[in-house]
Amino acid sequence: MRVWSILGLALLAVGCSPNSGLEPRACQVVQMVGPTQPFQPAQVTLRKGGCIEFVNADQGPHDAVSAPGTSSALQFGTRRLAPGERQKVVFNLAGEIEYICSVDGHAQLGMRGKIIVQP
Ligand SMILES: [Cu+2]
Repeated sequence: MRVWSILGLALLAVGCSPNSGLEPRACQVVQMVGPTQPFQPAQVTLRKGGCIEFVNADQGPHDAVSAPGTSSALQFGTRRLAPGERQKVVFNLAGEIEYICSVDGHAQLGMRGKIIVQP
């Protein structure tokens, strides 16, 4: 009985780890540099479980959200970041994700990017 409860706790811990809120170790940085420019770099490749830190290096607010049509399992989105703000996002599923900035027409002006998450 005791063994089972310990095992259960262990499984629970493993199951929760991807979204446990622990600070990811190393993130690739993607910068928001302006409403008419792609995210920098415009394409990033990472391993499943890897993360990206979005950094707003511009003068106005930006966010990064999966583009319309992204399958629900791969959808993500940052909050709207003020100049100088940053936010980390962990990607736990393999796939290709096109994403945009959802602020006032920025996507139409070219503020887009792509993330490739490898298995
Ligand atoms: Cu923007």
